[in-house]
Amino acid sequence: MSEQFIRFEVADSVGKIILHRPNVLNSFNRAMSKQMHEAIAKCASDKNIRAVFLTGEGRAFCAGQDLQEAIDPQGPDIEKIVLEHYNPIILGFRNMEKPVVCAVNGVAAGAGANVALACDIVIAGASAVFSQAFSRIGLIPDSGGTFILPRLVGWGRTPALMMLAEKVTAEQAVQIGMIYKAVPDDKLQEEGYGIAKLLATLPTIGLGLTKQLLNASFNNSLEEQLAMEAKMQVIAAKSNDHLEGVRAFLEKRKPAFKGN
Ligand code: T3D
Repeated sequence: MSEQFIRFEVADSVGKIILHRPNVLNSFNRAMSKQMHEAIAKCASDKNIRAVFLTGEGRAFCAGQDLQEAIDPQGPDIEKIVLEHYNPIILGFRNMEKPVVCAVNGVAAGAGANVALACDIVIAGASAVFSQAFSRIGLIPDSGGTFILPRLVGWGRTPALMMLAEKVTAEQAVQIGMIYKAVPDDKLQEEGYGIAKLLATLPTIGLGLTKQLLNASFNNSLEEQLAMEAKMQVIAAKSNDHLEGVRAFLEKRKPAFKGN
């Protein structure tokens, strides 16, 4: 059996994905990205999975592309790497109609930073740092960075972060709106998994529709977005979880959402 660079398990209706090449700071080689695609596909298609939790093994979250592989003449060419390794990961997370929580447990550099930022809720350990490291090695930011980062932190900050490739601490990342929350390192896994576990008990259809609306939001006019909200609200209103939410409210009890 080939080596497993992604550890994947399902518990509490959460699909847990752990990047697992700690000796090279969980940088992605081809095998690891393929295993990541498989884990994402499983999370998207399995109805028993209602939220996803992503983190890294060891002292780093992910140092981006495995640079040994990138310069190996026998290895995949750079276009293949971008198109076949990273783009499906970013699209997989953004298009998945379930919430994805990322717990950044150390440095997140290059594509590693942008994979994290493609998740819905990103929290980081206090010692984590984010770096758009691409410019340091003469590359351009990929993995959706030029799309997602300006939407998170605005036009004023993005060029500096990308061109200077400075390290942004977890606390700074919160201050500039890049991530949701910074927590003590020793609480990161518990907090991150706790958020994913909580999301897995909420109305999954409604959360998926909310995500679709947010994906579309920056590209739509107000009129288009209002029309899309109306359409999506009809779908949400037909879900069993909506009925359960209203019944629970009227009966003054806690709702038991089933994700359908
Ligand atoms: O083809 C393409 O490249 C297209 C795709 C591009 C997407 C990208 O992601 S481009 C950006 C690639 N990533 C980087 O440029 C980051 C490279 N890494 C670093 O700058 C530093 O390692 C960190 C700032 C992330 C962490 O520094 P530090 O001092 O904490 O750790 P270290 O000593 O540099 O790394 C520890 C080990 O991991 C070390 O190996 P060793 O000496 O113990 O045998 C180092 O070589 C290895 N490592 C770290 N990052 C990578 C890596 N090995 C392969 N690829 C890496 N990206």
